[in-house]
Amino acid sequence: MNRYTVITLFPELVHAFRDTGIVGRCQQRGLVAIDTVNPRTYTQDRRATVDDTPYGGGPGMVMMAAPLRAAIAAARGAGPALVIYLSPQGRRFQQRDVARLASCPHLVLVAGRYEGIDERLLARDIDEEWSVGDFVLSGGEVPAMLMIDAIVRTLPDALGDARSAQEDSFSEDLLDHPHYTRPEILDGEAVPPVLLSGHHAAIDAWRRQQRIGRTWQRRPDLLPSGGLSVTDLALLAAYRRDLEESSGD
Ligand code: 58G
Repeated sequence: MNRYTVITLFPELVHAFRDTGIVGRCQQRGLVAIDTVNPRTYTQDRRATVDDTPYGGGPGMVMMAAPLRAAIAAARGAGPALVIYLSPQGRRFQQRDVARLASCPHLVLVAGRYEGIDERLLARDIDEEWSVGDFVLSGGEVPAMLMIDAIVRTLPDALGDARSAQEDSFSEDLLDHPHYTRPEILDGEAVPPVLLSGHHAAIDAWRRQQRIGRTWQRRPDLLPSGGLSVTDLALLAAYRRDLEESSGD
């Protein structure tokens, strides 16, 4: 069973996530355990202070060092754990990073607040610093939950259908194909006829064509630098032909 411990001043935020959807079901089925440690419980003063002023002055506060360090130590527990801090200064988290993190039995994710944490904690108590994108958030909880979500859904038995994690966006570095459900005509728009044909080889080919075509249109940076295979090049050529037919004259 994989463990995820989030260090947070707002545990209720993480508990809602833990108890909901696929992640919630994985926790119920004993596939994962998600818990929180609140630095506030490791404060010593009557007011339970968790922030402190920055040396050098300036606006904003820094997370108080001692309660955070105690919380990390408690979260680690006795066994081995990988301690992660979420910040815009970290390495960009991508789908390709998920497999290694999924193989770690215990991740401790430190969700910062205020202006962040003391640099000496970063050096001594944190193993890896990750960013989920080039933007600044008010707390690390959403990035921590984002990482747990991306990891948990790849665990064997996490999804009802074993195939869906394999086939979705970014498997093979391609975007996903479009999806359709009932009704057959929605607001005058029909489902692509091939999907109603029952011809599974044709459906697979159409979906792969859509994945390659959409990746070429929206995220050309993802296409293999060594070029596409002959089959995929033909699918892309057909996609571009269909595009011209539908938009141009
Ligand atoms: C600026 C930078 C102010 C992760 C960091 C405060 C965490 C974005 C990401 C911080 C985060 C991301 C305190 C609040 C970290 C600390 C946290 N923002 N892009 N904010 O992954």
